[in-house]
Amino acid sequence: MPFEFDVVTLLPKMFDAVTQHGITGRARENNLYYLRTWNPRDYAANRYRTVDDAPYGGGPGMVMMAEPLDRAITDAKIQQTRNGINRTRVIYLSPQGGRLNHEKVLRISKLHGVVLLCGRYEGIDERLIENRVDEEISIGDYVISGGELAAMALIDAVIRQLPGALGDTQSASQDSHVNHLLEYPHYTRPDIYKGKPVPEVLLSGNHEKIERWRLQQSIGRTWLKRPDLLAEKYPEGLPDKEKELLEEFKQSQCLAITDQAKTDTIKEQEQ
Ligand code: 9D3
Repeated sequence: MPFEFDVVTLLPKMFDAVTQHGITGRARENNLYYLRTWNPRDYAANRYRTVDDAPYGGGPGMVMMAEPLDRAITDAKIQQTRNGINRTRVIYLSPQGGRLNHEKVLRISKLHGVVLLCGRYEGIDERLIENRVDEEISIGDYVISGGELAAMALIDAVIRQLPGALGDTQSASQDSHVNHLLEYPHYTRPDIYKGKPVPEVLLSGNHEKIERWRLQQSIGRTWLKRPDLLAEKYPEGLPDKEKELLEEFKQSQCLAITDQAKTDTIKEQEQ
């Protein structure tokens, strides 16, 4: 049974970006998921199809009215039930939500479907959130113009976890963040680009050495760029093998810096 995304949004066309391109486009063609949009405007009460109104208490901007959203959510849930989707939740993409991360993506991908509520304007009438929303999720501490892009980030991440969405060579379990480390660096042809060679070990054909080097790069780069991830993965400190790899990485970093300093000195002398 395909996973079902039911998206309540004033801007349904934005979701073509997910359904019509790339990995998520292919997954749609293969019926790994359904994505349906529900426009609150179609559930508005008056002939102007009004879905927003001024905030009680005053202040700038407009607030999305509860009733059109309520009816759209109800219809989305009825449709899910008809399709045999019972393990489902209503998620409101909101700056007030808990941050989206890999664990949340995994948890959502184990449901049968979700109703995703996208806000525009200043926000949604609080009573609708209290009555209908199971969970609020944010994608980070910065302002975007509405919930749609956040919903698409969530949808893309969830689709990657659905069985069959990724090819044989890719796999969700290989994704960085599954093992709490950053990825090793990637290189392709040419072997020298603007004077920079590809690391020698990658041309050696020695797969054991390559695998060791890549793990070392993963650990080293995580130590350099995201020490918080390393502390989370190894709260009691690094195991012996990883510690050795990291110490060796630090050494090689020093040499690389010295090396760069020498090159810089030579360049200066040439001028
Ligand atoms: C200028 C409006 N802001 C007042 C300080 C409040 C505000 C309202 C609506 C801020 C953002 C939005 C629209 N954003 C979302 O709906 C949203 C969001 C985000 O802005 N950042 C991170 N995750 C998300 S999820 C939904």
